Amino acid sequence: MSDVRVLTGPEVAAHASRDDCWIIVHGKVYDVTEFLPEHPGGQAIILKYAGKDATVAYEPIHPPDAITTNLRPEKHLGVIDASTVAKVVQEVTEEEKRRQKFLAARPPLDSIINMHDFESVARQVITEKAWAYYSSASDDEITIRENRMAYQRVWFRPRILRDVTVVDWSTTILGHKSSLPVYISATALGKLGHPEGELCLTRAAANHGVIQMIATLASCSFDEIVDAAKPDQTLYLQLYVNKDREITRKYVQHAEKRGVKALFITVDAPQLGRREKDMRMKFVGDDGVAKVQEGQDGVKKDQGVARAISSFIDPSLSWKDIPWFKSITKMPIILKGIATAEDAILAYEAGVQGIVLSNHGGRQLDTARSGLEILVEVTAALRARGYFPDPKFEIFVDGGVRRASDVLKALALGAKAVGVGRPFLYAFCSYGQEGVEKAIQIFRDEFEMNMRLLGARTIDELVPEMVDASALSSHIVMTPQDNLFQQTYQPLAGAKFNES
Ligand code: PPY
Repeated sequence: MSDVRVLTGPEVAAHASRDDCWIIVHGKVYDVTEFLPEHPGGQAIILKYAGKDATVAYEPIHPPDAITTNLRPEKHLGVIDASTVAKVVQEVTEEEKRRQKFLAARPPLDSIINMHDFESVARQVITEKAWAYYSSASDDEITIRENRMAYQRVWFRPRILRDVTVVDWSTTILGHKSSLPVYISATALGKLGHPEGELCLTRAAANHGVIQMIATLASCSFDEIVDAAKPDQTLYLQLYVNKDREITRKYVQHAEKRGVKALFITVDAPQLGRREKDMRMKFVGDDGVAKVQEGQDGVKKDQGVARAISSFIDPSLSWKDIPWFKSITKMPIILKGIATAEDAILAYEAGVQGIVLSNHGGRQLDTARSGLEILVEVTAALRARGYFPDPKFEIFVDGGVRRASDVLKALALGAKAVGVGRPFLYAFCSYGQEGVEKAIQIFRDEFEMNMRLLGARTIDELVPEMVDASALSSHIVMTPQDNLFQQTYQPLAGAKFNES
């Protein structure tokens, strides 16, 4: 049995250079010298903590097992004697004081009545950096706004006198029971917004029979999330495909072994979109100056949280890889990020079990169309080839969903279920697990009312005749202003002048 080496603060502090760099994370000491050039987030951020405790910076971005997975065991030097380390006194900035004030004065959860409310609370109670990362979308943010508008170009054609005493909005998604025709879509870096991160989603989903899609870039580790789930709880996995396919193979097979029920491969992010709100939140060095660093991939490391950690994603991913995925897993495969009928047909012919019509929450190609609009084109094209409807090929939509009425429109037009990302994220940023439970409850209330008013007693009774989507692909029609959305939507702002 080997004794664990106990190191002192001064010993660690002696290794504080680019050529000899130790850091402390969660009470353990690591030699990261050789890892510096490989760090997806760039070297500067690690060097800022060279010889010191990096836990505060590490925690919100990385799952706890990130070090064990990426750093060879001989680089794990030992544990730190906490009494020998000067406490890191975090300067409480004006921004942090403001945030704490808002956090303490949050509206009571009872007063939250719709998804927009969570967003407006989250905007005040999370850090500026977290808000910038979560809320940002690409370029001019046309698509993120269009995602909302598209739902408002579809109008209902309700049926009456159908005895709607009992209405049931439960369904199955890829053969698994779901209490809502909604699943929790993957969103990354949950701990930026709440100390418990994605576990808030898992626990709430467990209590309400809702399915969660785990993000590859969740802040909680995959195993922590699965461990927090109930034994019979359905979890799916969102996958960013690594340039090192061995890493991806192990990850997927581990997920399958741990009981994950479906693999959603993200196919719309060979490179990450330029999210300008996020980019304006630069990584800043000790001197207060943003460090611009070019990674091996040519992506500048000052370009916001997301771009800084995206270099592992494989842009060479292609249709030719689909058979390989099928060879490494028996989980159903769903391609997340299909944006045209042409690719929907290719996906069907490639033998995958489903597609998500999505523009990645408006975060990838700006002015890409909304999932809802794509849905109409896709179902028509698949139907023309005899590929739709097919119970073995499910179509999902995500982006911009804030109301059960949005979901009902997508379902009427042929979607099996709808992915909801940011609203659940904002719910836990604002109120933790309870917030997510409340969001689910709000969806339930809205489903009940809207299904009654629409004259649909079950999900099967939602048919295309219940909606008028004739204006959907016209991008110039007038719709009433969506006031709640407009209030929480933060307009893009130009470059900032130096203060002082
Ligand atoms: C996104 O931000 O849209 C993501 O999908 C997650 C992410 C986060 C950081 C790097 C790459 C992708």
